Amino acid sequence: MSRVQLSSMNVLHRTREALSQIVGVSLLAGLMAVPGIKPASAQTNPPVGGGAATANRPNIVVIMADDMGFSDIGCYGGEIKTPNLDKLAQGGVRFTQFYNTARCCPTRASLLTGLYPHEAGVGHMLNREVGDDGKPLAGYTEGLNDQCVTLGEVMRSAGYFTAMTGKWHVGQAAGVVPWKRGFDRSLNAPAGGFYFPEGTKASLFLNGKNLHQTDAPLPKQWYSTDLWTDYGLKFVDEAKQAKKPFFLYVAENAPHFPLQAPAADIARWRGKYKAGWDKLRQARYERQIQMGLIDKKWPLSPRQPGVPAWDSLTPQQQDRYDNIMAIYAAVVEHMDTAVGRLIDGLKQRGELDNTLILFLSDNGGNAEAGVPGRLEGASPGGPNSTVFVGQCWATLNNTPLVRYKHYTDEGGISTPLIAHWPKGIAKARDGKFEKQPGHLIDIMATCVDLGKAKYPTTFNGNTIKPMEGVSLLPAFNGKDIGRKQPLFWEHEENRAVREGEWKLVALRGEPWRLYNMTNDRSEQHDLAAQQPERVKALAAKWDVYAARANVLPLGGWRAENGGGKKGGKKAGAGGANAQGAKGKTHFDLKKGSSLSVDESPAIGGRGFTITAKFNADSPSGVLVAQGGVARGYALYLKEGKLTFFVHRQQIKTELATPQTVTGAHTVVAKIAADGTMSLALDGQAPITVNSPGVIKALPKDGVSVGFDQGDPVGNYTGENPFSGTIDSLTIDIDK
Ligand SMILES: [Ca+2]
Ligand SMILES: [Ca+2]
Repeated sequence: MSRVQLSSMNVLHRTREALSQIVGVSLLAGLMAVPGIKPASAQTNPPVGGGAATANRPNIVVIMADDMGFSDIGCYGGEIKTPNLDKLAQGGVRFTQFYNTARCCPTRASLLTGLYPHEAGVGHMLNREVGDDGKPLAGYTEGLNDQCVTLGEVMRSAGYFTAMTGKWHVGQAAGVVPWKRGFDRSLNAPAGGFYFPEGTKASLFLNGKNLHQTDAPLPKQWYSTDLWTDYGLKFVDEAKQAKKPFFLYVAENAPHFPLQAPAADIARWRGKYKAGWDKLRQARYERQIQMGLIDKKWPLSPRQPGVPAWDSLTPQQQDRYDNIMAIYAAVVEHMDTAVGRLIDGLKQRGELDNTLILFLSDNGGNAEAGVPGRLEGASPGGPNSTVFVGQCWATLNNTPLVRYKHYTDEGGISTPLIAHWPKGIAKARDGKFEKQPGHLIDIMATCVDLGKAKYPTTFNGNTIKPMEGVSLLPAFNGKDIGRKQPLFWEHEENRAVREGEWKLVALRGEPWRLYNMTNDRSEQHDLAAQQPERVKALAAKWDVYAARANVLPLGGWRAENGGGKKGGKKAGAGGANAQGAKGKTHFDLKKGSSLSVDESPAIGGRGFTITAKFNADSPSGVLVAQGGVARGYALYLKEGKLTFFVHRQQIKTELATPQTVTGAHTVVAKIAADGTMSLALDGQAPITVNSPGVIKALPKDGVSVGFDQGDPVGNYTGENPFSGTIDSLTIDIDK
């Protein structure tokens, strides 16, 4: 069996059937290996402390959206109608500087454990990575490790009834499942990726039993967002029968791609986004200032590189983009409606006043699928259609902040946090903003505080790492939370540290930038050159964190199999001995082709020539790519320029046409054995650049045509799909 890569694109679009099979098989194997396994509720709770429920301990409900940006909901400046969340904000407190960890799996790991994600074993996605010595890297494993406890485990030990619904995504394929990690009740999807039962990835587990799409007791038709609320309330009823306070975690998969919603929801939004991202960003920004969420001295970040001006688009392009964002808005609005039903359900049961509800998102708006986004399927937004909001709208999603999911700039890690608890938050705080920075790690500390739980030092015989956060309870009422340590981030070598009003942040392979968050939340004025001592001091703290928290080796494991870093002598993708397609020097490919490493051109140490005939209808998109973040090449359009990019570990060379390239062309891109790169359009004389040689070893991602599979090679995010036609594409390796 080849490696199960849970990195977003691979799962959702290349291996979706394979994944659901693997998840099912491995789970079944796990169940069969433990005869007579019972639902979690029938297991005994390890005695960790706490005790019987008492009347003064509140219930806690954590609701987390998936891939929703900082400013999408109304009470954070969005134009999407979210009356229920807005009402929650009016009766509670909104945090202006709450942080997640920039990606689905690490955020869930951090939220559930109160640790930084690498400490819980989930520093990236759910792959078991190994170091140079072939030994597993503690920070990069296939699921939550045994040196952490989950909110479910801690709150159950304190006498709470624990339940979760929604997207789990912290290691189900490896046997890390809600019913074994502290949840008395669960209705969960292993990793999301669907909204309707018709979805090929639709897979649900009720208290550990795989229900497939519509097995009883599920209804015959459902929409995932509604199921999470319906089952959440069922579990609340069970908690009441058990006369226990409850901890409920609702892990929405909305609005993660593939964006899907009932047609009537989409129809309500169609046409409303023809105002375009430029005007809508400005409108969100002005509302944010007016409501007091942001400071007017923070500039609105400029349109991000690669994003075209709305007015430069044709009416057809504008209509397509409107369709995409209408679907996204429908998904968010439907989630708000479902949250409203949950709140009403708590009220009807007499539980709302003494329930702390927290609402947040797991990462910033998502630019995967690049500038065009994606709008595919017979009925976009329906079951089994593929819709990605894309980079342009992600910039709107994160107004006024920069960058996106994956990045540790503010647009990647900032989320709304609404805290609502009538009995515990003073009435005078209703509708107020709380400006102290908070982080996912604080939610464990808050739950321990409110639940009078004991955070354990050992659990099931394992030593447990100390929790990293501080209780947010004082902040709910406007008091200092007394944080002693800076906040830290690392994801895909993007990194950051925040201490007080200062933030140091860097992109992969780039130097630190320094920002003052009081004056410049939108990160427009880098002060690193002016304050080298502060940079040095904060960077040193980050280094200590990285060394103690399983972050290191920094991205080394993401390098290439040629150096043996993938550890693998495994067959297929990622194998240290992978050589590419043996003896084959000519490759005839078409748009959509995606070859495994073993099927790909063996370019290690050799020159090669790409010839492509294409018709471009958009200023960006990948014609062909082979490789990932450390090594490889890509031929793509960027801001209309045709670009040939070659990456040899730290050395990157880019050769781009001076002119904008649109319409039908033939291109020959070539790298010679001496490193000379050339690019010739339509048989004209080539432009050339000298570079330091060919790519020395086979890159870790195979060739893909019309997009970049796996990690991106070039200067773009995500798969960066090419939206025009590619009539032919050949690769010839030098003899
Ligand atoms: Ca996410
Ligand atoms: Ca790639």
